[in-house]
Amino acid sequence: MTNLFEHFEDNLPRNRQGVFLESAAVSYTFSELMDASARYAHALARLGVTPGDRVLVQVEKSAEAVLLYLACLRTGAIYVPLNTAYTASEMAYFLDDASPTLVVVEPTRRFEVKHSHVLTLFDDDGLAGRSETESKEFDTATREDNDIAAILYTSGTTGRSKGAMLSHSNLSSNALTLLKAWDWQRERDVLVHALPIYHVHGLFVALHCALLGGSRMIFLESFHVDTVLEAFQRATVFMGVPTYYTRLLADSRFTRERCSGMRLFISGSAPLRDETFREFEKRVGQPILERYGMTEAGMITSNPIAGPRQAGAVGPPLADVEARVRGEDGALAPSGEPGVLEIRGPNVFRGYWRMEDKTAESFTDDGWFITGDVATQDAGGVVRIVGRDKDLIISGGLNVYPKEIELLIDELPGVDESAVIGVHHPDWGEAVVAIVKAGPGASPGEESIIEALREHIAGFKLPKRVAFIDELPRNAMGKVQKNVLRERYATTFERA
Ligand code: MLC
Ligand code: AMP
Repeated sequence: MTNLFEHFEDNLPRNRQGVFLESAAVSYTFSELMDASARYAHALARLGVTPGDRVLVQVEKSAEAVLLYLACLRTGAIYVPLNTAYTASEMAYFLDDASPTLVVVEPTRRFEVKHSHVLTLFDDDGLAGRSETESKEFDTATREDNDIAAILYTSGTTGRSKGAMLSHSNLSSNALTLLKAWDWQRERDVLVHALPIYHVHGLFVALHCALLGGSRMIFLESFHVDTVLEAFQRATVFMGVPTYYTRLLADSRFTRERCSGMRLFISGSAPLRDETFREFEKRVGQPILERYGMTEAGMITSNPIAGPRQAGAVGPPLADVEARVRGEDGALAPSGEPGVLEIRGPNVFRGYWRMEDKTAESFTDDGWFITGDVATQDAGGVVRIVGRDKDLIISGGLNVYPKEIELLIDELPGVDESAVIGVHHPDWGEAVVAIVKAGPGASPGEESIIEALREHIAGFKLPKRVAFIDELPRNAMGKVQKNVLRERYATTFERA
């Protein structure tokens, strides 16, 4: 059994008439989910989608988007989801790189996308309508372990996004491991799903646990404190990025009583601050379970479901994952000493799409994947993420690569050069700040820089602040000292 979809079928609950997905707009029982995904799969096949073809998808979160994902698995196609915030110019790169057979977008994008085969989900000739008359029986395509189920783009440090290829067995092994690690209560857990479904966290971790666990999922369009608080009264498990937890804690309605049925709150995708961990435990009476993962490997470590969860630690590696920390000299770092975290296991991806060199660079000679995160590991295997060996900002759980923004700012009139850094922010965790050196005689404004960037890049990547400087600090090699800038601007948002 290799197609991930067969695992879902195999783990259906005894009562298939039970609700799987409940959203404001619709609800689907498990039985309806199976039938509708077959109809969508027929519609894809009729559109010429065959095993191995890429289906590029940029749509808002909906039950039908889940059906499209499942239909891609069933046809053996490769699902390529994209953040809905990406602009048309960002989309153009993904279109070219993924060379998809079919593109599914929102109606507003339909005529912007230059591709011979563009559809929407809900228009008159959209996929939902096309699927209606199809059969509810579909022979799910046979796939080999290493066949690719999805490509998820992750930005590169040089500014070019890389497509991480995840195989059917990467995804199934990781999800099955998580069910055990988190003691998933088959057919009893109810998941509050508030995450977007174009990243590992919402698409794989949350959705796969619910599907394999035969669970009901309260499927929210996006994260809003009001709707999430309402859902907690009928649920048992929640997954979120740290920003979700700080926003919840800022609301006095978030109380222990309201969460009395909730057994598990999971955090990941960005560092959880110690103060959030402690405040949460005090308020809710249970500690958040923090885990660590990344696009290229799904989930890697997790704090224990039973036993102490430590603030600032992301737990030991999951059951079938190995982790090691290597210091600058290449030797294994002694317990508690920092170094770059390397991992190995069935969850580790199959490489970057059409980028063999980048793939080779990201593995050691003996086959370990180099995460680029700086970590310590104690004698019991517990990992702490203490820094990054990659120039990356994580804002509200979304990755922003400074290089991409710097290249665009440097092109703007009146700008000599720039450095983009992440600065602590009470809501976003880290916020993007651009430090700009103006050209001779020029005085570009903060607003004009932000507005000029807006047409090129997604809103979450825009600097929340632009500061001007006479000279960027450089070391003896001429390299901009971002650590000096981070220190200098550290309190930007605390002062605000
Ligand atoms: C939105 N905005 C952001 C932002 N999200 N700015 C910085 N960082 C973010 N994350 C900006 C928008 O561009 C817009 O700007 C303004 O905020 C309002 O947009 P919004 O969509 O209404 O915002 P909001 O609903 O508040 O969204 C914030 C959020 C969302 C935290 C709810 O970003 C979110 O759900 N993040 C989770 C991302 C996630 O799933 N990460 C997992 C990655 S997987 P303007 O200028 O237009 O007003 C991974 C691996 C792993 O990392 O280990 O899990
Ligand atoms: P992405 O490439 O979007 O999948 O983001 C992966 C990165 O998010 C990792 O390499 C880490 O830097 C970061 N990350 C994920 N989970 C955690 C966590 N619990 N603590 C600290 N950083 C995390």
